[in-house]
Amino acid sequence: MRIDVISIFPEYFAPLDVSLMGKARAKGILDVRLHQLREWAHDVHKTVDDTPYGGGPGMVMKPEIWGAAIDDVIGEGSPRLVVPTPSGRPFTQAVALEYAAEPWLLFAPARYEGIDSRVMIEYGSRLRLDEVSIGDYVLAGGEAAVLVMIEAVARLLPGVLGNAVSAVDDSFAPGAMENLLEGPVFTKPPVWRGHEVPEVLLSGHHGKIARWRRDEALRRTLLKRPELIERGELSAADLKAIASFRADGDPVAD
Ligand code: 6GU
Repeated sequence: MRIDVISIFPEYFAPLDVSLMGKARAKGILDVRLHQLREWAHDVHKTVDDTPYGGGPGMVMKPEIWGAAIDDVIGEGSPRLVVPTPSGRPFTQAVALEYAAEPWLLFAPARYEGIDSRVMIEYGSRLRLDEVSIGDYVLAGGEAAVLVMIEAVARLLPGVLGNAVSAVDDSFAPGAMENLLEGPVFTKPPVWRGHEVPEVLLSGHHGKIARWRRDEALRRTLLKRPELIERGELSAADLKAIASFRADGDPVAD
């Protein structure tokens, strides 16, 4: 997959050399190309922003600079264009899966109060354009959001995760565990500072282990994210597990 990023802070993306994403790039699975937006600014100060029409605080990024940069980066091609903004649609695991199926993404993170809106009008008519938010809080710029999205997408690319099935039972991954948070995990030693690993996990009984994991996922989800649970998706065994959490006095949601 090719990913281009145009930013006034390309150095912000140094973490892409590390760990999983570093390895994906070294293997050629991920081809990330960083571009300094100021290279398309031709005045002596390399100005990329100006005051907003209508007044108000802050500065707005100039349309000509972004237009020239995007035109040069895309050439005759048509990547999916992603503009991070707190006023965008939520970036979710479903969106990450969609992006992971694309051959080419172009991220355009803004600083200041954002990019002149005519840039989104122009490229919204020429490319598939998404304005996306990574959550209900405000960052100083879109760069950190781009790092988040690239990491979420890169780990879904074939050959990136060491364990090929690791992504299958992610929280929020479509499938059997859809909409459930993952439950607790344990490794050796079997007793640490007096805390024991749940016995079922040492039993070697795969059916019981799968049921226990689902129960714990239900327990955690009811406690922390009850809005994720859809009544219609619960089996009889799930309902029985939930009833037993209540009987045990666990604080779970209705
Ligand atoms: Cl994508 N950008 C900025 N600047 N702030 C955000 C965001 C994006 N998502 C949440 N907050």
